[in-house]
Amino acid sequence: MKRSLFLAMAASAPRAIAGEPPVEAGKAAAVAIRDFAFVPQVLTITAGQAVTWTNQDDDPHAVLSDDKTFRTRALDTGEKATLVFEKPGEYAYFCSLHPHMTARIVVKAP
Ligand SMILES: [Cu+2]
Repeated sequence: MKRSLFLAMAASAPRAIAGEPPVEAGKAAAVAIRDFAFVPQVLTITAGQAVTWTNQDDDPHAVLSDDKTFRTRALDTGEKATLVFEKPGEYAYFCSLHPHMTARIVVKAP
């Protein structure tokens, strides 16, 4: 059941479009990964919105939720991954490669 809450999109997006803005017509919220931190550390969105992480570091990073319900592949420099959050709630996550990197997505009801 939990698996259906998250829809992985563009998890393997071609590198050719890695620098393009999200295609969700302003619906995607952005989290940058830089200097071994997620920016912003707490991001508030509305249910149904997408979140795109972009790795701006020279080292790879990967998103993994505390409860393991969502993850991204390891993102190299400049790579992006997008997840859609359908259900309201608070979702803590960290970098599976550097577990001291922690952050949170707060999903409000629409
Ligand atoms: Cu990391």
